[in-house]
Parts: sequence; C-alpha cells; structure tokens
Amino acid sequence: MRMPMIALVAAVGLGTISASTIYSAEPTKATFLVTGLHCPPCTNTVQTSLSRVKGVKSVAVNWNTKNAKIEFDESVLPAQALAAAIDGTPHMMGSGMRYGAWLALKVPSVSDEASGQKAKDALAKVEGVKTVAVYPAQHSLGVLFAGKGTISSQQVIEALAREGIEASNY
Ligand SMILES: [Cu+2]
Repeated sequence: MRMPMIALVAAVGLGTISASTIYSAEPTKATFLVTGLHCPPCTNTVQTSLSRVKGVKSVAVNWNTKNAKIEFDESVLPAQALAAAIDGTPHMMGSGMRYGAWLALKVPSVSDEASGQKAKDALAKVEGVKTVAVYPAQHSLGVLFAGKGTISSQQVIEALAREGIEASNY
C-alpha cells in the first residue's frame, strides 16, 4: 500500500508545478491618470474604448479622481501601448479635445524635489518615456510615454531599481 501512496503524492506535486507554469503570466494591475475627461460620460467613452482593446482584462475610470484602474496583459499590451490606446480614443466632444494617460507609480523614496529629481534622472535614460511628473506628497510619479512603443510598466520599474529606487504599480 505504501508505493501507490508515494506515487500519488508525486503525481499531485507534478500537477501543481505544470499548472503554475501555465498560469505564470499574471495580469498587471495599474493606475493611469487620465487627462482630457471633460464630463462624467467621458469616463464611459474611455472605458468602452479600452474594453475593446486586446490585452485589457478590466477597466474602471473614476470621474472624481480621474484615475483609471486597469488590469491588462503586458505580453499583449505593454503599458506604453495602453497609454497610446487611451490617447487614440476619439473624444466625445469632438476632435478639438483629446484624452491622454500617465502611468502612476508608487515610489516611497520620493518625498521632495531632490528625491524626485533622482527618479526623473533615472527615467530620462529610458527610451519611450517622454515626461515624468513628481508628486512628493503622494510619494508617487506620473510617467507620460512618447507615442507608440512597447515599454512595459515592469521595464520602467526596473529602470528605477537599477538606480536603487524602489517602485511599484498603483
Ligand atoms: Cu465628456
């Protein structure tokens, strides 16, 4: 009776390993600060547009905070491409207005102008990052990407890590 029991335990163990390999690509949960929201229905315009983009798992745009909480697969849709999709959403008020998106990052060490500048310098080297906004009171950064490209939120976080700056998605 002992041998079959051991064999069963081994089989269950192998099953667990292969399952975790298959499901290792966890979706990214991130917050984007959305610009150009003119009125509450604009949140629906952006939400509906993004829900049709391949790689987006869920999206919720909040009118009060102007934040979009987005769950997405960066192997299909990197953060830079997601920002471009928001940017490319036709504005409900017509072509005279535009939506835009900044990736929000939690950066605990950012607390004043000097620490903010250090983070800005670290990201100035990253191709695809256009502008970095510093929010010392919120210990956070806003990252504006340049046009189309494939920079992921993880690549931005890693660029900060290389300069000893800890960061994470909101
Ligand atoms: Cu509107």
